Amino acid sequence: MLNSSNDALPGPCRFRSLWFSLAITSMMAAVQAGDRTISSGSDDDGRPNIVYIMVDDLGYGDLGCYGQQRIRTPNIDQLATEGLRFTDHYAGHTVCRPSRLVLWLGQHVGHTGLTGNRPRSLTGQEQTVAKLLKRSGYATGGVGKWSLGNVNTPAEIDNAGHPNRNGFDYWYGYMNQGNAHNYYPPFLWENATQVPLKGNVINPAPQARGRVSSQRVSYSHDFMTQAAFRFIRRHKSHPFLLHIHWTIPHANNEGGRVNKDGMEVPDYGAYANRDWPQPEKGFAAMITRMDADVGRLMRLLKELKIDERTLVLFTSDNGPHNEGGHKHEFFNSNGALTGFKRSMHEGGIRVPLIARWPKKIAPGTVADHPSGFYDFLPTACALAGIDPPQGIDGISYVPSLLGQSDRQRKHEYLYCASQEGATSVGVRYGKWKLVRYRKQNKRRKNKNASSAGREWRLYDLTSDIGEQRDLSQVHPEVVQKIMALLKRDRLL
Ligand SMILES: [Ca+2]
Repeated sequence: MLNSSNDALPGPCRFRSLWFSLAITSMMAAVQAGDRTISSGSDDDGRPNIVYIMVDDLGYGDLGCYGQQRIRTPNIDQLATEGLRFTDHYAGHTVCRPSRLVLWLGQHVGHTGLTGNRPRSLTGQEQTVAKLLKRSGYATGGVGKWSLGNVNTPAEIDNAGHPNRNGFDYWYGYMNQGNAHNYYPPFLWENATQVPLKGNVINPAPQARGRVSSQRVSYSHDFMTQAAFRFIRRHKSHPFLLHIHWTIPHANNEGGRVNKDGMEVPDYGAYANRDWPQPEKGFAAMITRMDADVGRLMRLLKELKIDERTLVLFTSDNGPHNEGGHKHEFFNSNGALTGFKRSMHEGGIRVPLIARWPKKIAPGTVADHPSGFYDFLPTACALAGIDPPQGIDGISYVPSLLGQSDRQRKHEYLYCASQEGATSVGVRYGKWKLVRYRKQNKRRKNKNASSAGREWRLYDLTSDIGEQRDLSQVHPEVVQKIMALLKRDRLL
């Protein structure tokens, strides 16, 4: 059975804590008490809370602290001022669902097997990061777009892919990834309960596909934010893992087709009088609205006096989009990178990652350690003092967080592959980046295929972060070396 509106009881504990002093007795009392009474007594066991903010389709260049000039993100920039900014972090994939699967499982797409947005649900059997931390005594919650336990009708809510079956005591938001296009849906889900959003009415036109509202009153982002804050208040005295997977600034793609503007936001705020196309005002206003909520989140953590024992991470699920009337060039959303959503070039997969944890992470620091979404699971396990499962691809980036770069274990390479767009493989190997282009299909013209140039292209990111000069003919030995690694690991 799935949960109703209250969180489920955390599971049994399994600890291997070397560097945390645990108050096991008080923690067990809270575990047995369940959600309703957890907040009545402190059971801080020394382990940090983890708040993982992941936004949707935000580019490497969309934040002030990563070079954005026109969109204001003062609160996120403040996170970087007070914490650490990663320069070489890679999303799990270049589109939503496979990126999330990588995050949950700590495996790259060569092992999850999902390389596009095709249907896929969790089975309830996988060792998700939420399941692992729940088992160790963490309260586990999330808000936002789930994507991995599809629910088209309310009758389908009780399914093996539901977040409550995959480690989350609590989830509030969208189950269906397509429905998440609509920022004014008639309802969201709180665990297994359908929660109506007042005043929103779906446009019945066929081209709206049930994902555009004709009456727009209740903005889903605001409700998901409130749910996240309620979760924090409930668990302020207990170690918790909270995923805030906001859908901003993803486009309402159907809204873009029906209304010529898919960048849905209640108001344009500081950008109302700008001489910009409407979707661009909307894009900027969405990000700045979300940024203000990051500020509210930080004030809440301080109000509850838990900000010093809370690690806050901020990232994006893939590169910037070109949808809903928005053009990624308008704000230079990929910065100096080439490519955008659906590309294996850096612009499609390299994303911001900011980490703030007072007194643990040195303020205003930068890490160039190449890392990826699949590193989050072992990182969270290390923070919780538990062993990650065997066979994952991720490596904990805790040493980088703590400024111990000499202790940071490195990836031999970082791997991504995609069935979408013109490029099919992207490999980061030291300073090198190898990109595979699809072959031209002469019989059935593939509009996504490259009509010119080589299938495998090599770039030196230290001198060419924009991937403009293909060095595959200058350094064929590097191409051969990377391909040999892929063959060894059955990825080619
Ligand atoms: Ca996305």
